[in-house]
Amino acid sequence: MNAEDHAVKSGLVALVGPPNTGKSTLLNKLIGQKVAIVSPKPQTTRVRMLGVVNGDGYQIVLVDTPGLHQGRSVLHQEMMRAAWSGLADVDLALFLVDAHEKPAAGKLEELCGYARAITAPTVLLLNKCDLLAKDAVLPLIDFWRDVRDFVAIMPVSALAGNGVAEVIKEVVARLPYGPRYFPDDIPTDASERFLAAEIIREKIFLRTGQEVPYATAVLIESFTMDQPGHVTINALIVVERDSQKAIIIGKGGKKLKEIGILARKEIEEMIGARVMLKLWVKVKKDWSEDRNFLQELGFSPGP
Ligand SMILES: Nc1nc2c(ncn2[C@@H]2O[C@H](COP(=O)(O)OP(=O)(O)O)[C@@H](O)[C@H]2O)c(=O)[nH]1
Ligand SMILES: [Mg+2]
Repeated sequence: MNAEDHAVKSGLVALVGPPNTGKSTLLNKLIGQKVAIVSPKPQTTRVRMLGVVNGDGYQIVLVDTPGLHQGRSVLHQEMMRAAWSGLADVDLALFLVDAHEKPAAGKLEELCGYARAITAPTVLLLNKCDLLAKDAVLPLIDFWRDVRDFVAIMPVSALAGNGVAEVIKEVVARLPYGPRYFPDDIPTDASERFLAAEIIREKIFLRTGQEVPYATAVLIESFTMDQPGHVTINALIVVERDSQKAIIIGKGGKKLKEIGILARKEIEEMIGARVMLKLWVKVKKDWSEDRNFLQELGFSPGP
C-alpha cells in the first residue's frame, strides 16, 4: 500500500492578478457559495482570505488576495504585502487577467511584470471570456505564451461559470498528495465577525460612488447572541472626512438605512439567525495611514 491510498490531492492555491479581474467572483464560484465580497469597483478586497473547495479525492485551499496594483498610502502598501504574502509557499498560482479589457501600453508591461514575478507554477486564467468574441481568444493565448512559462492557459468566465470545472481539474492534477487541511464543512477561515464587516463594506462599495468606498473601513464593535437565533451587531463605519460621513448617512439617514437593510439580510442568511444591525459612522482622519488601526482591521502587524 502506498501513501496515495490514504491521502487526497490537497494544497494551497493563490488567486492573484490586477484589481477587478474577477478573483473574488471565481473564489465564490469555486466554493459554490459567497464568502468573498465582490463589486464592480477595483480594490474591493483588502486582506488575504482563504476559501476551501472540497471534492471527491481533493481539497483545494484557495487564497484570495487584493489585486496587484501600485499605490502610495500605508493601506495600499499593506494590501500589496497581503497580496504577495498570499503567494508565499503556495503549490500553485492562478493568475487572472481581464481578457476583454485592452490595457494601455504601460499597464500591459506592469501586468507582464506581475506575471513574471510569481515564483510558483502558474496557470493563466483569461477571465470574462463571456464578453469576448471567440476568435479573440487565440491571439491572446499566443501573446501570453511568450510572457512566461505558464503550466496552462485557460479561457474562463468566473461569472457564468464557464471553464470553472476544467480549472478544478487542472488544479487537482497539479496538487501533491496530502492531508485535508480543513474539515469538509468549513468553506473559509474567516470568522463570522470578519465576514459581517466585509458584507457591510460591500454594500457601501455598491451604494456609494467616487472616493467614498476607498475612504471607508468597517469595524465590528460587538457581535452578541442575545438569545438563541438572535444576534445583535454594532458596527462602526469609519471614514476620513465629514463630507464622506454625510454621503454615507444620506438625506435624513436614508442611505445608511439602505446599506443597513441590504447588509442585515445577507448577514442573516450567512449566520442563519435574525440580526439586529446597528451602524455608526465616525470620522477618523487618515486612518489608512495608521498602522495600529490597520491592524485592528485585520492586517498583520508591521513589515
Ligand atoms: N462579464 C463578466 N464579469 C465578471 C466576471 N468575473 C467577474 N466579473 C465582474 O468583475 C467585477 C470585479 O469582480 P471581483 O470578483 O470583485 O474582482 P477582483 O477585484 O479581482 O476580486 C464584478 O463586477 C464582477 O461581477 C466574468 O467572468 N464575466
Ligand atoms: Mg477581490
